[in-house]
Amino acid sequence: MATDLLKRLGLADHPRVRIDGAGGDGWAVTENPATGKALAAVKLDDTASYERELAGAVETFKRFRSVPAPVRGQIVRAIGEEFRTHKKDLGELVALEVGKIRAEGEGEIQEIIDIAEFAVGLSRQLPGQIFPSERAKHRILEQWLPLGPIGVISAFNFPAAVWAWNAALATVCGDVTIWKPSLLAPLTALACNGIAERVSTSMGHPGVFRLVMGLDSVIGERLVADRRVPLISATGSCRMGKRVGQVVADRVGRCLLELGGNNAVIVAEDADLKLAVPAIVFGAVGTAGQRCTSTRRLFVHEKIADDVCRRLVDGYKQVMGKIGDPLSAGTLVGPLINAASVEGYKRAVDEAKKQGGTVLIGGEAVVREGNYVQPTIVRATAGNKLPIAREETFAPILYVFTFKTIEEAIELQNGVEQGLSSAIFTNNLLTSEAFLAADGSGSDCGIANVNAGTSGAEIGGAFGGEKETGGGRESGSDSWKVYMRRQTSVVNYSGKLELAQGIKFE
Ligand code: UN1
Repeated sequence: MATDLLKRLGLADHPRVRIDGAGGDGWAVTENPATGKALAAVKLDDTASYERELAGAVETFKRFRSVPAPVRGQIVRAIGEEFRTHKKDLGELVALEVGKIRAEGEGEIQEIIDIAEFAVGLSRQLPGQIFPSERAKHRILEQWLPLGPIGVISAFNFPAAVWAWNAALATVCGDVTIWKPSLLAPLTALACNGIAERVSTSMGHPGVFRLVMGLDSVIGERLVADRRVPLISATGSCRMGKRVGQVVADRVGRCLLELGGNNAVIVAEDADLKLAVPAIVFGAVGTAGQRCTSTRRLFVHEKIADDVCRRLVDGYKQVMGKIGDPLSAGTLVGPLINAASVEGYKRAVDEAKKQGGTVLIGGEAVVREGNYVQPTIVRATAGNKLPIAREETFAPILYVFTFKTIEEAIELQNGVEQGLSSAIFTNNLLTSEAFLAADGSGSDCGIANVNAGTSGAEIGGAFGGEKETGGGRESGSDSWKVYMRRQTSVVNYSGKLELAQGIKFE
């Protein structure tokens, strides 16, 4: 079945792929997390092939920046169409390689189609501004120019969409994309980059979409330190992002960091639990808790805490019977990405118990082939203290706390190092406004939702977070600006030279 899929996607006889999974020097083996078995082996880059890609990217950029933006938009439009055609197969490949259920695998490809549409519209905008000059018959203009070859470092959990958020915008902005994907999902990268590059080449623009695959120590470090790459957009752990940030700062480059989250939902006393409970279950259990936006902490008003916990446990009981092969109909929870993640899950559950937490449901690895664990709810009992909840464990563990006042709930939710996504469930205007307060005293996260969960952001808004999440913004709104450079111009049409600030220099 996997071989047929790889054939349909042109990966079976790809020069960089061995479908017998035979590894060896310079090859990485990619596994199916549902079985732990090899899917294929993929050829890695070495320093010589890296050099060729980078030199090629610099040359391509010099040509590509002169292609008018609306024409660049047409390339992205055609790429989006191609992803539409292959949505089912690509969704299945994502499911096979990283263990997402089929619906979520296809959802990820839908994000590519959505950002392509957004980028096409943007290709006829990229708006600059005009400001009044203090001098007569002068004009101040601001325009946005292509930036250069950009580096995109992506994580296993969104092995396709996050590249596309960057690549679609970078392309309409006139940049060339150099993608370093996670070695846990190289087939998805080969397939997606291959589609984009094929379409672009068929429209007369080869080399706009480039891939460099390899170990962080060989390829990652080189890309991040490379002065030919003015922007590094990196998604992954806070540890990885801090390293990227330091190296890029050292060469005074530009970074877009989208790092870890430790996302919370607040359930106010008046919340509509028919909305809140399923949103929490999806946020905590979806993608087996491996989204940056997964719900990891829950703050419930003390008066309704027992009721909410009961309802959540009921919801989780239904989910427990639906853990299994991500590609089987009816599965809701697939495996974790690898055995190390299962160990991380076990460590966190053990730690939570030691710290006085009560496991309400779950708490065990699932004994079967593959990297499966039970979705787990831990309730903090000893005075709301549960230090393990400050850490982002990439697994379906939800920690539950209680609060008395909305101010206390906001303080608790803000009291961690990460600041990606947050949500409140309430029908009370004053409560939701406290959460979104215009003076910044509400949620300190990049995303703050009302009556909608922490995960599953649409591409139209800017995506990213504060504090150790890194401060970067991707996809919608004005995130495109990071892929361009700004130029301010004074144009004098007075026929006389007049200095600013009234200076006379005669
Ligand atoms: C991520 O986990 O890095 O908002 C991205 C969401 C998805 C993207 C998550 N649209 O959950």
